[in-house]
Amino acid sequence: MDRVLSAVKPTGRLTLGNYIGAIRQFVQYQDQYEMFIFIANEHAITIPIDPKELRQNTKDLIALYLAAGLDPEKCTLFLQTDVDAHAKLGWVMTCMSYMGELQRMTQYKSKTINGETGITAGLFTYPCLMAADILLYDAKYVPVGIDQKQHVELTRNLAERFNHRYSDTFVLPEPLMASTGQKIYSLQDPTKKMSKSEENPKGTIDLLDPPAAARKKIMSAVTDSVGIIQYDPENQPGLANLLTIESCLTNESIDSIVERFQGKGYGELKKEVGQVVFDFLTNLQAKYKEIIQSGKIDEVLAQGAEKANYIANKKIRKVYKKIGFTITK
Ligand code: LTN
Repeated sequence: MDRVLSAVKPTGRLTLGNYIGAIRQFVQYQDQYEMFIFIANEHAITIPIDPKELRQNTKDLIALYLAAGLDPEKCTLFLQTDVDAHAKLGWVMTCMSYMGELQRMTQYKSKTINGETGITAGLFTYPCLMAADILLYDAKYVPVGIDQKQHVELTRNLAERFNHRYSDTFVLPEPLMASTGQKIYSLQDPTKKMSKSEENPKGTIDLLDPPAAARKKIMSAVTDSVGIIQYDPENQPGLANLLTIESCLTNESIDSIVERFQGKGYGELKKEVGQVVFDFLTNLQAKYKEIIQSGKIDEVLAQGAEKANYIANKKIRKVYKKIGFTITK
């Protein structure tokens, strides 16, 4: 089975957009691929974060991933800091990369262009750590959004450079782009992605929002003045977003939903989407609470760390030998 690796930074709360755009796919992938998913807590401190918040986010993420249907028997779930090899190979990858190629990373570039201050060296070199994250596990595919594609390209370059300089060691990973139609937009500005960092809380549905509050957000979602229910993302992006949300959560096709709503108003559609979101969150949060209270998280993480360490340690041992760090046989 091919390996797929993904990671999530515990820097904010998960949104409905994260669920539909990523987590839902992971649940399907776990039958098809050998999945590794970890909490990228080492990446979380590239920007200062309150320890309490970091701890809480980490727990919530694991619990929500499990609640969403990730099965620890099929998918290895772990914390990055539980596997020392990430930091070790991260340093090696930092030394494999050139200042110039890191300066070209769009995330870093946009921050400097915007004149942001307080950019840490960690933020600059984090693509090297991300490369290490991927290469340790011989991951063939890395599911990423468009913003992370460049980092997977860099990972390939660093892997190739290492393989060439020493000898064949790393698998070159490929980005696995999510198929279209699954990107969820802000409910208040449907031209922008629904994001955990969005300022307007009305635009974003948190997976831990009270279901009734989430329903209200759907009811007050921005639409348009066309007045016809049809799927036209270009001219009716708000409406298209609501149709996508309902379709993804119920598996009913968008065409079928549109057909049912012929001649009806936006208010009626919003009511139905609101109910679908309400039911989805109620169910997810019940599972989340059960997981938090059960103590299952510690167990899952211990088991995940053991499996991840086994694979990652084998790789780092090889790397240390090839580089010349290890002087015994
Ligand atoms: N950089 C990613 C998180 C991340 C990641 C990874 C994703 C860290 N390491 C390895 C895929 C594979 C982000 O900011 N979302």
